[in-house]
Amino acid sequence: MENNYKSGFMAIIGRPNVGKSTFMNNVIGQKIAIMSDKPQTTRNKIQGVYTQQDAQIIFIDTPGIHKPKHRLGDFMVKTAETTLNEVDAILFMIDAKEGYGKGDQYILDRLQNIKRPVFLIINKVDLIHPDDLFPLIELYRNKCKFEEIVPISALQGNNVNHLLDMLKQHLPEGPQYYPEDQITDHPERFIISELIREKVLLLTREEIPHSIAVVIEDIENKNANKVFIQAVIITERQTQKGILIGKNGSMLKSIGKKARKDIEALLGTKVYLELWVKVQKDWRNRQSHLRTYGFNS
Ligand code: GDP
Ligand code: K
Ligand code: MG
Repeated sequence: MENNYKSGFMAIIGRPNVGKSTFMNNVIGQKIAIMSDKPQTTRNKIQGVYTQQDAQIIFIDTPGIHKPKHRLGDFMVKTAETTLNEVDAILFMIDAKEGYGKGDQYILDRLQNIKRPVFLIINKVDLIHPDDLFPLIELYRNKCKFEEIVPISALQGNNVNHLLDMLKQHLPEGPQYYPEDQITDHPERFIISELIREKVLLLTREEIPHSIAVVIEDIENKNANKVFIQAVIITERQTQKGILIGKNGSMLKSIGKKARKDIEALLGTKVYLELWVKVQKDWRNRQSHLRTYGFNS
């Protein structure tokens, strides 16, 4: 029997905040990777499955490649590099407005050792004048041999369909790995914890984000239209716990309210969300804890 179905895995890499998660969410059409304006929002690799009649692309939104500062950072970089050697193609995304920077060069250096086709995706073209695009393309063309260079706006959707068509042409023949209604391979539990973490990033100051983890302790279906979720936000310091709880619990309330909305949309039911804050010193440097919190590849 002839099999013309095409499929493959593609990694999205790029320094923090270039728009990797926004792109994937746009493509998959549903919010599965959390987004924020803070770097290192995405820690685990998240797969988004884009399915068409004749093709399937599984996108892997990798944690931003950057120089590690502590063991969690080290873990993130390792995950990203392992991923790169296993995929069918790499989408290296840059921010058109930010242009070329040290962080991009760091990634370009790493790409030298990886024998995979690389597409350069110039994102956020909605933020620049068209005249500024050409010099940027020229600059990158001289730095690496790209399969294609494609300008897009992940936020507005410009040129995204064109990019997808192009990527489809580069897919090898292969099976449909996931059923068409499956958009991610991550358990709901993980997505829920990420949605909560996203609200923490959104609502708290800069000292908080890099040092928290969210653990879902319990999910219970109370009945057909209500789910009870118990989650703990883990912080490193007592002072952070204070910030997270806020005056009379106001901060935790706001985090919970926003997170609940998103979780209800995800699950399609009413949600009762119970949030706690716990201090666990130095959790980022303790390997065993990393495993508990799901940071294993
Ligand atoms: P990541 O760290 O690479 O995953 O970046 P995110 O997807 O979290 O996006 C970082 C920020 O850039 C968010 O505030 C996005 O709304 C914004 N962003 C992403 N793509 C675009 C785009 O095409 N145009 C504009 N103007 N903003 C974008
Ligand atoms: K981000
Ligand atoms: Mg991201």
